[in-house]
Amino acid sequence: MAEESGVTSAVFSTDLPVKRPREDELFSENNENGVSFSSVSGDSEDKKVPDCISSVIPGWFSEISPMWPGEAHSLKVEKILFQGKSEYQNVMVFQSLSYGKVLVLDGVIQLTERDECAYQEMITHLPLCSIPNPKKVLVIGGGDGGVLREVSRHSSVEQIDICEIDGMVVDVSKQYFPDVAVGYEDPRVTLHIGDGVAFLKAVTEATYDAIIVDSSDPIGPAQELFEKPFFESIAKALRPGGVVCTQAESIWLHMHIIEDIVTNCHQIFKGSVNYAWTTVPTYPSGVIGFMLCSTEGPPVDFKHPVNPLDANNSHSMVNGPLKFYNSEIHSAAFCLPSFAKKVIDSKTK
Ligand code: SPD
Repeated sequence: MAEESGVTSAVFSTDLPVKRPREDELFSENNENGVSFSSVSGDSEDKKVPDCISSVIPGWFSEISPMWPGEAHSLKVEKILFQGKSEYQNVMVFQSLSYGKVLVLDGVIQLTERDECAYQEMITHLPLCSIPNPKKVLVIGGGDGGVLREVSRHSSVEQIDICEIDGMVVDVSKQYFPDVAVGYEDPRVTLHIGDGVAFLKAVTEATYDAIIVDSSDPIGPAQELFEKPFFESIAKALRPGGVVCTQAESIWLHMHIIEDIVTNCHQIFKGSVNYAWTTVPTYPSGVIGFMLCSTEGPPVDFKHPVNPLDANNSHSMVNGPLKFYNSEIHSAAFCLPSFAKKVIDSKTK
């Protein structure tokens, strides 16, 4: 994958898809990445180092947003592969040094090749492994196709609808992230380009067994996906005992947003309401959470998965096994640090 785009790869002790360069390659004058080099005086070995190594800004992407004031995670850029402006947002893809290709919307990282598995597998399998035999699944957002790829692992699923607002995200993902967008190849998938809020309003009551909301942050096109009327539409579109899993931000940065989501969900969903989280190194604060709720009906105990994935993966569009999700991490994802548990419990009891 990395070799395709002319990026130096080297041995690194992980089976994750993107490999770090060894130090000798990073400092090689014959580096293939087009990065310029200069001598650093005072370096005892007079090593050549890239010009940008001592500065955080030139040659680096820094993720700056009012949603995480006072901090900005940075990744070293090897090459900008795509830059465009859709009707809704700025879209960028770059090749990073250490996380593979990166998809950025309005300056915010949506996925990297190296750690996307942690997010896509958890947001998908936490809900789908919590109910027996899910058949009809709706994905709102998720235009990169990674959630579709994960839903496609479930052999019980007969119908997968996806409503993504921005066709450019779909096209760019198919071009630059084929291992993620592979989910679109599943014949059970129907893609709707449009507004998820309007789509859900038009859905017949009790249609879906599971709805997954793979949104960006609540500034920009995804804002309404965090508001109460949207959750009410989700509840209507789910069958009794159906489940929803929505992207629900970081316990370190966004407790105020999480409090509002939990409060709304507690009022709307008469089954269970739970918050789970996972680690994603390239998301702000390194973690991200999920709101998991069920409608009134057959009870759902999200903490104890009842629907393990097929051992033989026969219905998967991806080659190879899960990289992150397993039954143990499923249950562990609902264990919260005390500060977050206190706030969330206070809104659900
Ligand atoms: N802060 C960024 C959160 C992005 C969540 N959605 C990512 C989409 C990946 N399918």
